[in-house]
Amino acid sequence: MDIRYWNSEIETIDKKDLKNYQLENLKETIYWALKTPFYKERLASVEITSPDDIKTLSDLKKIPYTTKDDLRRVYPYNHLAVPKEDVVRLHASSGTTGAITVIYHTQRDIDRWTELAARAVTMVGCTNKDVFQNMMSYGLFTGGLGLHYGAEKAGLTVIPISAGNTKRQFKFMKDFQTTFVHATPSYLLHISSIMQEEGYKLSDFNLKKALGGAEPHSEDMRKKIESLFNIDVYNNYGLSEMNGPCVATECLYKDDMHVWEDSFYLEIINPDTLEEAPEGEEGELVFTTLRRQATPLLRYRTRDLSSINPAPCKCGRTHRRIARIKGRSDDMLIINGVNVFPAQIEEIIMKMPEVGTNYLIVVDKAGALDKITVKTEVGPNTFSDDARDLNALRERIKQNIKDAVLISPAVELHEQGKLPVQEGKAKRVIDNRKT
Ligand code: DLL
Repeated sequence: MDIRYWNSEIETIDKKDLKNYQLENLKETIYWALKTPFYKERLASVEITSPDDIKTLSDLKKIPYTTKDDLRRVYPYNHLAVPKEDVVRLHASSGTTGAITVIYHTQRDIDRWTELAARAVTMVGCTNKDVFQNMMSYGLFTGGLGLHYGAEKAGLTVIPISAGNTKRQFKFMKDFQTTFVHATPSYLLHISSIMQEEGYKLSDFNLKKALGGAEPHSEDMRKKIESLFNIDVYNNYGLSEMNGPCVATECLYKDDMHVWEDSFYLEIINPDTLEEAPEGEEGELVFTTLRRQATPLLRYRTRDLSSINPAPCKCGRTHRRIARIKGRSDDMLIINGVNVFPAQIEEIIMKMPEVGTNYLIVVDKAGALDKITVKTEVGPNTFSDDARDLNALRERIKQNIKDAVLISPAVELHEQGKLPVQEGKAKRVIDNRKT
């Protein structure tokens, strides 16, 4: 018999019960937050000194936003709500681009995160019959461990292979007849292009589906991966400040991602005015943890841009959905005054069948002006020696980008496999103006 993990009481909770549940848990969150030096002071500034000062969910709106900079300032312990001996794990940002930020977890926090990941893998149709190859890095990054325990809880056979070592990934996929993988979309595209080189055919594998996340990717990129492997790919969103993966995941209908609203209170704001955006409009996601002890976070500004889809979902889950992440408000490029998100460029080039699986955007200064170069790989069949064909393709890419985003980039074509590849999150933009 197939065993599925399914928490129907909470996943199909009605709106009114959800609101009551959220209020109860928000009060508990305030209780834990008041134990931290950081929030004790901040909440006092808006006259919240006890959980009883929260009477309705809208009282949350009195509380100032929490930002990444706040988390840098409270490092290492000013936001810790429990005695150190109650902490069982921490995850931290790598600190390569700034000060380190850290999120602590008690055993209860880990159990609750595990529950969300178990719901997510079940939501995409996995059961105890699935063999799960977790290709996300294990370590301080949350992608590996975050899915690991949830998949075990849902009864899957977990292969904790981590990221990288593509040859070994293929061997395991074949020998253990892996049915389900978790990886960054860019890594899946990368391995698809070297599968043949390694002498494998799709029929060697038993792959059925993948969970892709940790980086922005377009609908066309999803479709490309699905057709290259002949599988279903589901989008999974999260951030280490809200545990990690499985804050929001697509169900079998692949029509936006359900946010687990029992665990995260969701708001969308206009990042310029900081006012709440009307439901359905695009804005920045803001989350409040509702079920976390060690590191409660109130109104955390993610910088991620999306919109809420409040329509009921055919799957029956009542938790509202958010659209695919468009990008981050801080990764918007301004090219000679025109605003462009890297994701918009990706969407255009991934629609073109001649274009391969990897790309890179480079921005430089040319005198007073900004110069943008889009480097893309081209599929093996397209990369011929005929310079006229390549010139025509270059021009078409340039024109398609110009039509859609009103900037005119230089376009460089590269042979498949020649652009740099990361094992984890892809680096899509090099902005030399900043260096
Ligand atoms: O990337 C957690 C994660 C791991 C999510 C595995 C999904 C799968 P961070 O390293 O803190 O955590 O990076 C979080 O990555 O704010 C988004 O900008 C981006 N991101 C994550 N998932 C998606 C997604 C993990 N599905 C940051 N689509 C977030 C677009 C995503 N962007």
